[in-house]
This record gives sequence, C-alpha cells and structure tokens, in this order.
Amino acid sequence: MFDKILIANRGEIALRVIRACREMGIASVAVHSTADSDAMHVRMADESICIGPPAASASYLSIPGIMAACEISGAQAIHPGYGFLSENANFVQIVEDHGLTFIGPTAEHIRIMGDKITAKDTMRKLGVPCVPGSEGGVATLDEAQRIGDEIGYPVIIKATAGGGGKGMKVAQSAADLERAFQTARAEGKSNFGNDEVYIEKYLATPRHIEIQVFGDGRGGAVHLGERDCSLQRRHQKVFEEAPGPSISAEERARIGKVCADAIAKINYIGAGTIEFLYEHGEFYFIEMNTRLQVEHPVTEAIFGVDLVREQIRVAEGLPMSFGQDDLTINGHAIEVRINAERLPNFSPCPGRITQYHAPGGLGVRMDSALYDGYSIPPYYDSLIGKLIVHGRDRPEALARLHRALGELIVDGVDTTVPLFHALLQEPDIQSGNYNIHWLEHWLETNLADG
Ligand code: MV4
Repeated sequence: MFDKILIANRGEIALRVIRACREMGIASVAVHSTADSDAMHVRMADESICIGPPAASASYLSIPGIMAACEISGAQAIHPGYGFLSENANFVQIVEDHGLTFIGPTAEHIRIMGDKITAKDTMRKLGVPCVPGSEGGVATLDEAQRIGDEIGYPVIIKATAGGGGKGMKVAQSAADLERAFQTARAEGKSNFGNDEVYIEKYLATPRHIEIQVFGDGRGGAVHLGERDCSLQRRHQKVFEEAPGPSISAEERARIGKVCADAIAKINYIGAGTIEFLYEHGEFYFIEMNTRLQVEHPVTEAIFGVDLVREQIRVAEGLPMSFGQDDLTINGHAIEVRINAERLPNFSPCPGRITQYHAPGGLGVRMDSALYDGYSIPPYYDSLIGKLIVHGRDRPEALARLHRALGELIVDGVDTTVPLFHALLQEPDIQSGNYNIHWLEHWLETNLADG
C-alpha cells in the first residue's frame, strides 16, 4: 500500500489527485516550478518541492527533477495527471527502474498507443472497428494513389506520430493527393521527428465519441460508456457531455463491450480512453489515450465512481472496486472548460484574479485551482477551471449549467464564460444536434474572428 504519492502536475488536476489521496489516507507531495510557488496545489498538498524554473521543459517535464523529488520526499508512486509526462513511455521506464510505481499504464502500452499506425493495427486485431484505409504505413505516393483509388475520395493522410491536428491533411481528389501526402510527411518530420504516414477514408461530418475504459492489469476490464466531445476549437475540447446525446443504450453496450474486451485481452492497467469517429450509426476507431482525461468528471458524475481512486487501487495491485454489472448510468452530465482567454480570438489572458466565487448547490462541481488574489502565470495552458453539472436528464443538466454559470465570478482576467452563455441559447446545443465542425462554423458566423 502506498503511504505517499508524488503528483507530477499542477493546477486543477493536481488538486483532483491530492483530494483522492487524502480520502484514501495517503500523503501527497506537490512539485512546482518557481512560477508556481503560490499555486493552490502547493498549498493543498502535504509537502511540496520546487523542481525548477518556470519553463515546463525545465520543471514539470524534468525527469531528473521529478525523480529527485521522489527520492527526497520518500514518495513510492507518481501520479502524472494529464499532459506533461503522462504519456511518456521513457519516463514510465525510468520510474520503474528506480523501484517506484507509475500510476498509469505500462511503458509498452503507452508506446503502442503513441504510434497511431501500431495503435490502429493493434485495435483492429482486437476486433475494434476502424476507419477504412491503409493497413499500416504508406511509404510512397504510388501506394497512396492505389489506396486512394480503392477506398475512394476524400481521404485523409495522417502522421503516425501526429497529435493536436498536426500532420493531418485531407485530399479531396486524386489530383490533391500528392500535396496532402508530402505535407503530412513534412509536418510529421518537423513536429515529431517521424515522417511515417497512413491513409484513411475522410469522414465528413462525424461526432467525436470516446469510450472510457478501465483495466486491472490482469485481464479484468470494464467500460464506463461514452463522452461526446465533438465541440472543439482547433482540436481543443470546449464542452463535453455524457452520455452522448446520439448514442442508444444498445449501441453503448455493444461498443463498450468491444472496448472492454480489447483492453482485457492486452492486460491493460488503469484508465484509458478509446476515441472514435461516429457517423451514420457506425463507430470508427481513431486513437487511444493512455491517461486520465481532462473530461473524466462527466463520467464520474453519471456512474458515481472516483476514477483517480481506482487508478491508485490498481497501481497498488488491488482489484477495481466495481465490475461491469455494478456500473449503471444515472442522469446526464456536462463539463465546460473555462479558460483565461479573450474572445473572439481566444488569446491567452493571464493575470491577477481580483475576485473568485465558485458556483455550488445540487449537481454542481467546480474543479479549479483559483483563489482570490491568485496570479495566473503566463507559462502554462489557459485552463483555469472545469464546471461540471449533473442532472436527472439532459434538459436538467443544461438548466443547471445555465444557473451555475450565472453564479460563477472570475474577475481580473477575461474568460470563455461568455461563450457558454451564448452556446446555451443555441437550439442545436439544446437538442444535442452537433458534430465535430459545428463549433468552428458557429464561431465563424457569430464571433466574427473565430
Ligand atoms: C479524422 C477526421 C475525419 N476522417 N479522420 C482530428 C485530430 C485527430 N485526433 C483525428 N482528427 C480527425 N480525424 C478521418 N478518417 C476528422 C478529424 C477531425 C476531428 C476529430 C475529432 C474532433 C475534432 C476534429 C476536428 C477536425 C478534424
């Protein structure tokens, strides 16, 4: 059993992990940069250690700094949160080589899913439905043309190491293929040092539906339904909900079982997310994330589970505290990501918080590391809070979101809150009628400079 866990992260997710540790009677160690000496995670943890200067590359991403902090504090395990080192297989290897426990999947699973060609090949062999396209990588333009003719246009060329929309190019026709192929390769090479690419049929108007899975590392696994995360801007999620407004109980049970069976077969351990594009009633695997995700609270709300507690349990070698039959959906949950950004351009807006008041009441959860007088540093991402609401059904969750946004006060910086007030007035949002392109289109027509 762990008696001390180090959290290799900052902000709201560091608080999320500290809270789970405290409920389990486990001491927590915060690490921080010199820019975060006054941060809430430092104040809330049982101990804290400064590991470097403001730049993440020299602090939150510094493997020697984090390993030294474990040594000094005597922490036996590391929770990586999301981002930073959470999907770094080399880090996991180093942690294990030092006799410590990484609270997350194995280095091997992270490596497999980090390479998208290998991930897709693995998932296809495990019976997960994938987007039609090349089997493995495509090395030459000739080969790309042959597959393009076979599956039909439009197609999308993706870098195997890609992420955040980088190294992804659509070809509308055969005439367009050479440009897409060469550009995707070049972006893969320059952004990730890997020019390997693959081809898929381009789906024009899908939803982004992701299945939450959880494994015990010994062939036991469950699914916790889906989240619809289609509302994104420049590959950043903005609004997430569970269950997905377009997914039936039958579809959920079917794809959920496929996903749980797949990760059971590979002895996956901990939390994972299997991402799909969903169009015309079909699921098409695109990627798997081997971490706890930002939007995990909507799943926690409808299933009534604590995913971080479960991550810690299975990392300790304990069984999960629930099986598939214990997991039933209760109501509907929505999360909105509140960023310190100025509309209409979403330009980062760091600065001093002169007043902060979190909303409360039935079915409202505010995960935030803000406090009155806190100064948001300019060095990290602009997420300052996640507002999660839970209702008996979707209309109640929407009404509660409207009510909670009205209670929230964040003064001193601009935030994305006005965007959510506007979105809640939209009939398509009220009815759940949106796909991955809806928000970008709405921003173009409604915010002039989206
Ligand atoms: C696609 C696609 C259409 N067809 N693949 C975007 C980032 C990466 N995670 C996968 N992405 C896409 N892959 C095929 N075969 C459209 C996207 C896409 C997207 C996906 C999810 C959420 C938002 C998106 C916005 C633009 C494009």
